[in-house]
Formats: sequence, C-alpha cells, structure tokens
Amino acid sequence: MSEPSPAVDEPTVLESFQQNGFSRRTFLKFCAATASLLALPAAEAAVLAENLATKPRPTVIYLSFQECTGCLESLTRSFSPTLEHLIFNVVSLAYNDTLQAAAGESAEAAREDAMRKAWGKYVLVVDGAIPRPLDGAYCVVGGKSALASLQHVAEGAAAVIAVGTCAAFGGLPLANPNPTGAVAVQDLVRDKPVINLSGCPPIPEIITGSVVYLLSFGVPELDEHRRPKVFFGNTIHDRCYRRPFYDKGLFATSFDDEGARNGWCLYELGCKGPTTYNSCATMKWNGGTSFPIESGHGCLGCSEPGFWDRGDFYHPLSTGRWGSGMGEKLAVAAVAGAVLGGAAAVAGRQRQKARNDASTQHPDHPEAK
Ligand code: FSX
Repeated sequence: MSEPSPAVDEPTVLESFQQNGFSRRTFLKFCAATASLLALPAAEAAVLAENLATKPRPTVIYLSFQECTGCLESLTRSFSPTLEHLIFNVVSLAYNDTLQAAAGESAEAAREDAMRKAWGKYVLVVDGAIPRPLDGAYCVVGGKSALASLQHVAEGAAAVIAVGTCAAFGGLPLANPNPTGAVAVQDLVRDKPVINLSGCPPIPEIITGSVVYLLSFGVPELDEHRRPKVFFGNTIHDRCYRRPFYDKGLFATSFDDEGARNGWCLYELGCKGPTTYNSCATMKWNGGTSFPIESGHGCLGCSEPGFWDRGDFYHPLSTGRWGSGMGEKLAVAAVAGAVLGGAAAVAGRQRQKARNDASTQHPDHPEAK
C-alpha cells in the first residue's frame, strides 16, 4: 500500500505534541506506552519513537454507517493512548460526524478537501455495516448512501480500518434475517488493505494502538480474518485467569451456585472464550479494570464472524448449540467444541471429587477458617 501520509504542511507527531503544550518527555512516555501495548521488542520501540518524531500526522477520515455508536463510545475510553492524544497529536482527523464540530455541507466540503490534498495516502476508518440493496437506500447520511460514501472515500485511501464487528463481519445488521442486506467493509473494498478490529465493541486500545502501528510501520501481521495478530492471536480461554479451574474440572453451573461464588470456570454457563480470539483477558476494559468474565458472565464471542447467529449464548460449546450451519469458521468452532466436549466429559468425572477438595480449601469455606 502507499504509506498513510499527511495533508500538506501537517506537523510531525512530536511537533504536534509540542504545539499542544506537551513536552518531549511526555511524547516519549506516549511512545513507550504504545510500544508496550503493541508488545514491540526494544529495537522496534525505538523505531516507533523515531518514526513518530519525524513523520507528519496522517489524514484520517472516519465514517459511521449501520451501528450503535458503541465502537466510538469505546474509543472515547481509551486510556493509553488516549483518544485526545490520538486525534489532537497523532492523526489529522478530517471527518467524523459524531466528534466534529462542523455539520452539514461545510463538513462534507471539508472532507472532500482533505481527500483531495491527501489522495491515495489517507487512512479511512469505518464503523458499521453497509446495506447493499436498492443502491444502499437503507442507510443514507447527508443525502448519500453508505454504499456510495464508502466507495467514494475508499477510492483514495491507502488503507481501510474496519472498526467493530459490524464493519469487520457485518455484525448485528447482518444477523438473520439481515433485513437490509448488510455486508462488511471487506465485501466491498477489495483493492487495498482492510484491517479488521472486531469486537462489539472493540477494545479501545486496540483501535488507537492499531492506528499508531499503521502510521509507524504500515499494515501489521494479520490473521485469517484480517485482524492484527498482536491483539487477536490468542483465544480468551488461552489467557483467562479462570483457566486453572477449567483444567481442574471446576465449573459454575448456574449464576448463583457455589462455583459462581468461588469464581470457577464459566464454560458450562455458555462461555465462548475457547473459540473467541481477542485480548479481553489481558488488556481488559476501562483502563484494565475488568472484563466480562471477571464480572461473572461468560464471553459471548463478539469478536468472531456471525456471533449473533451462531447459537445459544447460554449453552456450553460441547452441546453443539453454538456454531451450526454458519460456514467454514463455524465448522472449526464445532470441531473445537467437540474436542472441548471430550475434555469436559473427562473433567466432569473428576469434578465432584475436585469440588469437594477445593471447596473446603476456599477461604470463604467454614472448614478453611
Ligand atoms: Fe457494531 Fe459499532 Fe457493536 Fe455497536 O460502530 S460492533 S453494534 S458496539 O457500534 O458497529
């Protein structure tokens, strides 16, 4: 791809920090935090800082289509890098109809102007799915269909970032019966890199971190669903703090039983962590405060294609009530479910004994005091 690059006369990221009253030290702390987020080795962390100090800010155009604005809500809660640093210092945000002050024809004109100046080099960020039938008539913004807007703005983009499961895979708008004929960004943009940042919504630091990575190094290494491997390379289950309970066969079987109170594995309550690739278990949410499993609810699998239609959120993978009839990815999930089912069956035989042993060792158990 062409390198994402700036409108004419854009300052570098370092210059932008300084123009906004931040010291070089703050800039370097920002670089260090971002390098850590991206798990960069020391040598690449230095390159990141060097690139951000010397490269001008790229122009970013952000379009929203069929979505609930949860993705943008999520982005506003990015702790490191913060949204403020992203839009005031790291990129030149030329258009976002929710964040920008301008409205109406002047906003549209500013977008056209930014596209002209950075043609072939700007980054297009999209959230939401795009309805295709009737020339896209089911989603119209500023008198133009989402379909026409996407095709128009994508034409001059160096790369497209699809933020959220709706933009990445169709998400809720595409869910059965898909009344508007919604499709994902990658179904319409085929001639340039598309990076999918799935999740309903996505983890905010994955959005900001991916934008910074794209600016500094280009397109990151992607998985089979075009998601950055650094964030989507492991399942929730791989990194879940409740995993030791799964391995011991200790499961909550209702939301108010002894297992739930003891913080045991939520697999039997339908947790989709074993087939869901994302960083919730390590990065968590709200500045690393918590994530759904830590709050006592299983993973819904929201960062996987077709998750709304894949089955029952509250039945375990091993029952086969998740993933039937949804194509290739779901076949993989079904196999995974079968394997896990076998593991769960073995675990089940050990469960009662382990429960008896472990519950008496729990600090809240009367016999442990
Ligand atoms: Fe979809 Fe995002 Fe879920 Fe909502 O923009 S991924 S419905 S959180 O808002 O698109």
